[in-house]
Amino acid sequence: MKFSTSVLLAAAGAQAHYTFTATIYNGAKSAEWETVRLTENRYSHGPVTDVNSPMMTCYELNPGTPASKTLSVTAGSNVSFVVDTNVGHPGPLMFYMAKVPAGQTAASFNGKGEVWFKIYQDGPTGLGTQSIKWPSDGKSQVSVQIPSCIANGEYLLRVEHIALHSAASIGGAQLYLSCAQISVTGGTGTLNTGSLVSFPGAYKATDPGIQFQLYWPTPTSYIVPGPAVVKC
Ligand SMILES: *[C@@H]1O[C@H](CO)[C@@H](O)[C@H](O)[C@H]1NC(C)=O
Ligand SMILES: [Cu+2]
Repeated sequence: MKFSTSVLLAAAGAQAHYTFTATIYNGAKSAEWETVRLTENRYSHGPVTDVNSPMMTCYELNPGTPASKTLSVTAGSNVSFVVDTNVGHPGPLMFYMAKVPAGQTAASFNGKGEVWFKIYQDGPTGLGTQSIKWPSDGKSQVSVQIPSCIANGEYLLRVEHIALHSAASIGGAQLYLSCAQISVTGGTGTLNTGSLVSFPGAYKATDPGIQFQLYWPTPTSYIVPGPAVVKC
């Protein structure tokens, strides 16, 4: 058979872990790892737990191995990521983009350095009660709108979900992420991306949204880590 015993055991142990494997655009679903760079957790679905790890960039299995396709999208439209199998833990969902520097392509760009800006984040409802809810909970696909005012060109689109169920101690937060390669047209080019951040670099292990006690005492606020969301 195709899968080795160790892979099956790893899969069995994966429990509620997850990974972002493919894109959906205008109803068309890519193959797994066709527009999304292959991640180290493709079998285990396990998280990054060290926010200083180089895996924070795109979680690439072998950095320097691009996805075979770059997805063409229109500014202002939505891109979805397929979640294998679903967002199985509570926490915030975010999307970041990095513009590919001149002379490179979405396939060649490694995403390193201060190149990332945040285009979306969500947060919980029910803070201060014992039924805090996260919008991405249980989702098998997650969507983001590409800003209509963005500059045209090639980008890396990075999806990130931070699981907070064991985040009270340092290193307990679980970060799940992938990068898609996209090419944007139709943008007005007026977006001010402000100051850019790096991955790793944007987060500290002690950020209040990373080291976070989700259950008791009942939290009354949550600060999503990283920069503010850019707006058109
Ligand atoms: C498009 O993405 C936004 C998040 O940026 C989301 O709120 C909205 O529901 C999505 N729309 C669709 C049709 O998926
Ligand atoms: Cu898990």
